[in-house]
Amino acid sequence: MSERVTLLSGGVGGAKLALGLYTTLGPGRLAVVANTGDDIELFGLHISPDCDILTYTLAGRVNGETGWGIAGDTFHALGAAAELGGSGWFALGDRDLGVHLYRTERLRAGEGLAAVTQAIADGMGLSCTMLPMCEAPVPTQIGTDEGELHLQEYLVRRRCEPRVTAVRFDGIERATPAPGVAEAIAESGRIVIAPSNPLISIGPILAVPGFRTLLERAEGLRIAVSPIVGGEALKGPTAQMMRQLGYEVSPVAVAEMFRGIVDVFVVDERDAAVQGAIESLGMRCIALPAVMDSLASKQRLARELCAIERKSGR
Ligand code: FO1
Repeated sequence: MSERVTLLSGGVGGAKLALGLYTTLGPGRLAVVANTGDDIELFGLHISPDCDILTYTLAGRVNGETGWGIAGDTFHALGAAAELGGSGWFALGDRDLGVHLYRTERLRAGEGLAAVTQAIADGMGLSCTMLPMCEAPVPTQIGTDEGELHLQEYLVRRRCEPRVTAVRFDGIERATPAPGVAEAIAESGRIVIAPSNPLISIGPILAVPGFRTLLERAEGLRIAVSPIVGGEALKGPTAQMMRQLGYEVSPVAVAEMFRGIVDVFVVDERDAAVQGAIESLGMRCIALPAVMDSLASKQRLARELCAIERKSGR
């Protein structure tokens, strides 16, 4: 397999496919473009959860039980802050905090988020390109029946309890794709959209002005993997959010969001019945075993995605 692959991804769900691709493709062939709408500033530190989840996962350092944070981390610093009345709702481990200190110091010194994100991936021994979608802060704001909340407040502090009425990427109109993103997409034989939440993980990436155009102009085969399997989400609050925002919880609704920028939409074998509906949207639809519950199944899906044949130039 000689071609390069770019993966557009959110956190925990997308990291599974990132690991499958990384361990299948070998060194230097994978570029990951991570959502940064989840980024948040806490204790004056720039926290970039999806970049970190992807980096820790590929480096074999992620907490396997939660899918985020560092395996075996301790929480002394957060505990000390909480004893003083500081906020402790976002579980920042001691080693994880070290990464946020390092990132924040370099950002304050004037470096860009892309360079610092790559430096962290390199420092953890990765041989892949790790990019944020953009460098400008674009915090995802969730409109709810209790008012607007930062995505992490909605997800972690409020455990997805408020009813979602809207999703907004604050400041997105001023953002541009991060340095390196256009090159990664243009140089890739395949561009894969991970089975991440289409509203809050892939949505922000596609909302960066100019990003859709990069995909429209890409010469590589553009593949998306459905995050919805058997009428339910593979992970997290995707199904609940889609329902509350008036979407049908179906791979077809996700495929509709990717119309014009995807050549092949991959559904799980058990959703083969929706193939016709998805093909009527102007994309090919392939059914594969798409649930990744072991390293072997992640690598199998990665191999299958890399083996999808091009048709009529794509
Ligand atoms: N998710 C939680 O559910 N609770 C937490 O306390 C939490 C802390 C946390 C710290 C660092 C980090 O990189 C991620 C963390 N996450 C936590 C995960 C994160 O909020 C989301 O899963 C992602 O933003 C979605 O991709």
